[in-house]
Amino acid sequence: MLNKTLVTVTASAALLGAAPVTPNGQHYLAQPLVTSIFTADPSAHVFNGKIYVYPSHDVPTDIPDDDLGSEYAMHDYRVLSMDRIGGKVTISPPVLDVKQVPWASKQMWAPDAAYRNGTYYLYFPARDHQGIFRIGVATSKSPTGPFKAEPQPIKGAYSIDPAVFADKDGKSYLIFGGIWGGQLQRWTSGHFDPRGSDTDLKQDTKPALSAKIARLGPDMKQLAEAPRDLVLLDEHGKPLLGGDHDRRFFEGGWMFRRNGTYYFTYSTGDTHFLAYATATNPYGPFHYRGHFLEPVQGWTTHHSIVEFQGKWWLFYHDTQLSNKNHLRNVKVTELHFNPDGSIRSIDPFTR
Ligand code: FUB
Repeated sequence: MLNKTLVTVTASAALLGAAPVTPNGQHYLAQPLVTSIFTADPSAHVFNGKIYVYPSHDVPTDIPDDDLGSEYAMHDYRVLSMDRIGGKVTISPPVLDVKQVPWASKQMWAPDAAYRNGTYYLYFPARDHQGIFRIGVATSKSPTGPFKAEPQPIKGAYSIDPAVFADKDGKSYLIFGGIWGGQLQRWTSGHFDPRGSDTDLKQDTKPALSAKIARLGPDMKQLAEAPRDLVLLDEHGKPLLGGDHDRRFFEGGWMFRRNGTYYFTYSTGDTHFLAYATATNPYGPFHYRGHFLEPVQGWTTHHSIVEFQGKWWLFYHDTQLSNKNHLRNVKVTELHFNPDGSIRSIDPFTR
């Protein structure tokens, strides 16, 4: 049974082109934040008391879907901003285009942003001119850009899905990585290795590949140390295995701290869950705790978590506006914690 609020929101979204129910007849838990452009991979931050969301800007393409995500052909970024959850959402003009990034050729995928000492930093992955995913940084004096890219990608960073975690002690960390199309499997030797399969990683009985973390230097533009593995441990204290597709890291890492506990949250990719693990410090090891978002409509699932005005919010995406994997729309819903710090699982559909 739908409550009245949901009916009202669903009706207004329908006017703007959002399907009121899924192709299977289910009702969506939340509605798209914006409907005039396609947005995905939302990285939300609170700067100066406002919410800024740094999403991917999805675009139509004729490139067919494949296991490497070639159909995700994005070329620029926009910023969404709002004074409050549920309030008016402002869409910025383009803040950075691939043409303005000397080292990049295509596929401007999931970005993140950070602030330090009067400067805003936009971190973004893109393929270089050899087709290798690297991570770049661009700066602005405004949270809504425009951003100016550094001429070279960040040395020592690679793969996709950068996320910056700013700890309370002033240290900031760059988290990155994604397997399959994100190419993390090609860096196990420390250098890019073009050989081998991108989807059969031949590691079902071996520890799964880990997301990476490295402290950022004071200028926020370079790594202050070599990247380390964000190891995920199972209930027996053993690393999750590569064959454990329901629990192992795939892409879309995020980190936050709550009540002294560090949470590492991520997508399980081909099993379409958002999962989390906790630790006592940002390097881990992290203990796997469970799923907190069931599969959404669409292949990818990607998120961020932010505290705003005393509540915790999950920004995520699905494909309500298009029902196409590569044309997504960002959403937000409240996230709840249990007294023991575990996260209450969310069903993206109401019953
Ligand atoms: O948006 C392109 C890619 O899809 C992202 O980098 C992944 O996290 C997945 O959402």
